[in-house]
Amino acid sequence: MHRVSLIGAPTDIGAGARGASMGPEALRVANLGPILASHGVAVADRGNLSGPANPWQAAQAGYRHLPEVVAWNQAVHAAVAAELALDRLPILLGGDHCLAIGSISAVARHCRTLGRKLRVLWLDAHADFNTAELTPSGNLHGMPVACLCGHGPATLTDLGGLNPALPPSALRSIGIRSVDAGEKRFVHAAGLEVFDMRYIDEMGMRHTMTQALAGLDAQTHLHVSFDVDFLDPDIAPGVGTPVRGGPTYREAQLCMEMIADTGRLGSLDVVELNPALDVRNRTAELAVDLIESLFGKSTLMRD
Ligand SMILES: [Mn+2]
Repeated sequence: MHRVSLIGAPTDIGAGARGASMGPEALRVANLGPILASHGVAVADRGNLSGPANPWQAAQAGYRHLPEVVAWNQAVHAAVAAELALDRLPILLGGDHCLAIGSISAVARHCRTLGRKLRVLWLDAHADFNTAELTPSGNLHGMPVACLCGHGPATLTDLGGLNPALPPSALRSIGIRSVDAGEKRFVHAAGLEVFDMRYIDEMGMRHTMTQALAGLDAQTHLHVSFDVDFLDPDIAPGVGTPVRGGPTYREAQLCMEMIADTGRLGSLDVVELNPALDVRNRTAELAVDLIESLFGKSTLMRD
């Protein structure tokens, strides 16, 4: 049985639009905890972390709000590490996607300590592989994958005690459909394995997930970093940076169910939900529905 800890990180400090700071509460309003509990998951809601307010300033030296982003990620890192040390499965409720630097660096450190392998699935419309040199905005929610792979400010790349926190070979990016030109070259140069929407269109979600999950074994910790803008904005409007042409409801369900089938899920981020842009909390409810599938609820006639 899963023992899950919910960790709220109510901030939009790395984003280009305000509102992801309300994500944790919207997921609670959509009954995330009780619904997981109804599937036999032992859920503890640890409440919300605290951190600096969003000063909403322009980028300085290529980064927006870097000191505040570091402070939030240190808090996330410590909270996720504490839950992993208790042998619990942390679910980070974002918050924007810059927080994955803190959570995944904690997961990577935990895996190093225990000698376990790590696989990270990055479900997102965006590659999030920008750097200060490549991004015009300086928004750090577009840089977490680069930071985790060692490209970024030392205060973020060194957060988990080892730089890089993980090699690109540990990552699989899925659902990508918006990449800047410079970022694209950098993704290729780094050797990141990307299953973009063209790949999913041509090969199907089943083949995509079979590839992305290939090679997992009993010693592998599987981390899922679920950016809600992974989903098609027709079904998930409540995000700050929507990109049309994402996975449908059924494709997203299959993705989550195939992850659940591995039995290897060890930690999860749910980020970029923006209730200020949502419609009657439907995106939060959809996210909860998909998280249920991630924890083994089948939508079909199966056990
Ligand atoms: Mn993202």
